[in-house]
Amino acid sequence: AMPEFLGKRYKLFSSENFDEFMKALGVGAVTRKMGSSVSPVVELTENNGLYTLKTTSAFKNSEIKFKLGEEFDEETPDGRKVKSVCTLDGNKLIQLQKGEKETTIEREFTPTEMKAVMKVDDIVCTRVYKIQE
Ligand code: DKA
Repeated sequence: AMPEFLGKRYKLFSSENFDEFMKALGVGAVTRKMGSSVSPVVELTENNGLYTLKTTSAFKNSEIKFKLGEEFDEETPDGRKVKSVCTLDGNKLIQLQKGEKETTIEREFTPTEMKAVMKVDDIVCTRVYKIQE
């Protein structure tokens, strides 16, 4: 059966340490300010084993497409070029990004919210998104 979180839209509700996270990735002050000011909507869909993760905001729309466990090239919203691989563990999408630094983004989907825990160096950023009706 299809996991029920696929095709649901989750909008940013709270955010901790995002500025520190972006700083550690070398994101400049202007982009950090833009990044901090928006509440993106995140949606994960799947078709024949090809997953699409869409992130939409007034700052930037981004979309990554991947198969689980297969490395792909990604350009991050702030313009870094990284190699990414995503795996799914139950309701948790785990993304490992390798570039100048290694970053992990774990997104846990529930019927009411999605919680993203993003790590780089010793920094942990937590962002909670609420389901959109
Ligand atoms: C999100 O999905 C944010 C994703 C993190 C992007 C890394 C840095 C972006 C700088 C604007 O809510």
